[in-house]
Amino acid sequence: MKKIKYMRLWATLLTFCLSSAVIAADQKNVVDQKKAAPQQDFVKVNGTRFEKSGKPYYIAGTNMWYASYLGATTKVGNRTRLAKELDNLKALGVNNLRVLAVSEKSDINSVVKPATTNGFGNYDEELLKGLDYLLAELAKRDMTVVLYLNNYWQWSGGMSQYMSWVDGKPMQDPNVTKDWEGFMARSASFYQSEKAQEEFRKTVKKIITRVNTVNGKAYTSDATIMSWQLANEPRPGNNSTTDKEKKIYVDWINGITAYIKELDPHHLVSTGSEGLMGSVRDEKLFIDAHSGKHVDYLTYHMWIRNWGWIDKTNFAGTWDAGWAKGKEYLTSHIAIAKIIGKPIVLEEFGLDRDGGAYDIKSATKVRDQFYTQVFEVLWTPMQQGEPIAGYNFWAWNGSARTARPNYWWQEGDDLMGDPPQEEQGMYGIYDSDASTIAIIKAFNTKIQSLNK
Ligand code: IFL
Repeated sequence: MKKIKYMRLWATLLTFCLSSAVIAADQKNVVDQKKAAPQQDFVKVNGTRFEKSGKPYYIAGTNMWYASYLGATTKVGNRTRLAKELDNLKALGVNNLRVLAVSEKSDINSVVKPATTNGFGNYDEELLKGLDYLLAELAKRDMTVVLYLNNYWQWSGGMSQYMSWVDGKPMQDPNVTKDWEGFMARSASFYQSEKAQEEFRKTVKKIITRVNTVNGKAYTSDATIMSWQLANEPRPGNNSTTDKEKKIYVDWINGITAYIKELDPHHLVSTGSEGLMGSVRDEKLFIDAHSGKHVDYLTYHMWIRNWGWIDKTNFAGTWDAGWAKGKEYLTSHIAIAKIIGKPIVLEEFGLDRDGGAYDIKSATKVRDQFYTQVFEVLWTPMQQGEPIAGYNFWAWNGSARTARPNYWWQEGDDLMGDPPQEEQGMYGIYDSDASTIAIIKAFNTKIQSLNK
């Protein structure tokens, strides 16, 4: 009897010592990571501007949601292409990419395949290594990245797919059902689902606390990452969003941004919001969503054709009125950022090729005019030190090409800036779009003159 008691005592003591050692090692790890962080290199907020290494840091960026996919060594990856695209972008003066960090597996047609997450807790390590590789390649080129951790829209699975995993109901493809209101309500139910939130936090932790398999850096101490972004275009709900749903949305932003800062106090955190058009046109809601202490800067997107302000089949007849709205949208958000006292980034905008064509050989006269005018509107306040801290155009198609006569993506096709929920070639800029590229390059040169 006595012997058994002693054995138990020893076992308890041993367990205690071992778990204390594990906790101590864990704490040491966190302390080491914090110590290891070369803090001066992180993009930081100073008032209404970004700074990096003690200098102003204006974003001259693009969207390349698929960049981490190209870093994978599996079939979907293409490291040679990735290097070429990054070199081309660097030569264009691009210093920042906005990239999708995780995707969720879904069977509907409009979703990218494969996915990084194949069900709760079931990650594709090879795709995650693609993200590691991308970060290492960006670091070599002194570029930074905004990584978004979810998607309100269907093309990467996103919030809607989370909900399908929670309740087992199949995901609906709004491209097929045409029920965008229903789809948006479903995506927004994600904020209220305890199970979805628990699983989302696990994924957030998995990514943020990752150690890069290519360069050995803890993500938390990697200054290549400019910002963790909650999602691509999170909205509070559909066009009938209630006050209660607005509050749930703001509470969600405050809760999840606090959680991210707990895991990683050095990196900036942003929402990925479109601005007023993604906030049921409610200015107070947009302000509330970006006023929390863990939201470091504001984001907004401008989609002049998606929102029906101009008609792609009648650019000439709808341009003046449409552009007036677009211009107002661009400037009014800078004024809101001033009220909140944080920087703002125009992190998406784009326009169709002439006549709404998808063909790579079709003209881009109106798009070029649009890019020129957007850049003109941004440049004046930028020079005057207003809170506009940069831009990311949507999106970089680079050397990708589609051979599909109907322009719809299928698994195995080249990945490009136009995601699988849209026709390939709709908004993305190809490496052969010389006139648009020249306009981007000229503006980036101006922006870089501020980063001194
Ligand atoms: O492809 C779309 C993407 O989902 C987004 N905003 C608009 C893009 C073009 O329609 O985030």
